Amino acid sequence: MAGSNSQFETKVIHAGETSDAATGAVMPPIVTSTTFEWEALGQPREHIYTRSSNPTRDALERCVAELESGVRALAYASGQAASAGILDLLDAGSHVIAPLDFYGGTRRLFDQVRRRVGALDFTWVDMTDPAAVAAAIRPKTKLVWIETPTNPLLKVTDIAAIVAIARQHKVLTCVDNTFATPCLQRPLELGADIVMHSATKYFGGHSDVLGGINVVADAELGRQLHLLRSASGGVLGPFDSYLVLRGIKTLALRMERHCSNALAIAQHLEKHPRVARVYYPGLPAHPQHALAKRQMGSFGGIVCFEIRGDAAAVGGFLNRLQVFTVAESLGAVESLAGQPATMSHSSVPTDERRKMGIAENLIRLSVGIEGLQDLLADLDQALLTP
Ligand code: P1T
Repeated sequence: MAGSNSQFETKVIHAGETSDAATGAVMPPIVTSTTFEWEALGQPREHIYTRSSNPTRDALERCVAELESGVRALAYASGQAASAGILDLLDAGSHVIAPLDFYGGTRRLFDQVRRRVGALDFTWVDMTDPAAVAAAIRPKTKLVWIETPTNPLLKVTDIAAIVAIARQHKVLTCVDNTFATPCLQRPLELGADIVMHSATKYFGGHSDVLGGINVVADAELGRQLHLLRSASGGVLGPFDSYLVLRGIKTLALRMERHCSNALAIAQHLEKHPRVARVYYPGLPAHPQHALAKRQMGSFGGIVCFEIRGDAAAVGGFLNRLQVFTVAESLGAVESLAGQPATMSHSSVPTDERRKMGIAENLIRLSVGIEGLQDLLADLDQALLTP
């Protein structure tokens, strides 16, 4: 068992006591059964129906709850389903403060779905400025949604400062912790109410499973989220729960390499003549570098940069890459590259995207765990460095 004082590297292996007590199997069985026999009428066992709970999903949830220092985790079919589950907590007419720059799919869910059918209202705020968050709070504000570092511009938000403001107004805070993972940052320890993850990224870690997870510090909030998830049904299946749990075993080891490779790449790009600007919280030039150093154990595996030139320069660079794969998503063992304007953030209308600060010449790298020299050489040849 991993005690609460264990090192994170130990916790990722042992958290949640996921081995099977009945057989001694070190990894939990994948329980595919959708339904569970009752002892007698009126006497269900621990599990009743897999939409409500399932032993394999429970094992994953116990593990992630412990990694995030929460009391309960709930796993969903995708990161988007997890985010939708949080919005389901809110009554019609509620107001949500969300970041100006964050994952385009979350923004689409908020702006194009929940504003319409859920009758929620949203204000986009630059969360690097806590005073701007305070100024945006209204009587109907019920939730502040934080994403830090943000996707794609890697802005860093002071979680404790925003939590302090939200608490004064009895407003919930949720942190999308996908980019940092609990390996680098644990928002519940800083007072946040909910941590949300796209488990598709670093948790799964191998680009082979889609999933989402919410973690809470309060049992009653966990009960409400569980009820809403059971009612709407967007749960993570047992096979996928197993894959995410398996991925987590190597999370600490992978993050170490993601972070060291990304820092070296950011430093290399910063000096590159074809690069106009680099975004990486680990660089002293990053506007929130001091905050990132304080709040995060390390700076993560995502590096963004603006290439000098127009759309043709972006296309030329991406098409020349050989080790990096041009694809959506992030957080897996292989290095990926993409253009947020036409990929991860294509669902955000062009003028809104520009307001977010996402230029057409912005390139996002999800730095994998390959050998650093191969990655640097690939970037150099694609940037046409002689
Ligand atoms: O793809 P899904 O598992 O539904 O997760 C959505 C999501 C939520 N939060 C963040 C910070 C994310 O980056 C994502 C998914 N992002 C991509 C697919 C992408 O290419 O940026």
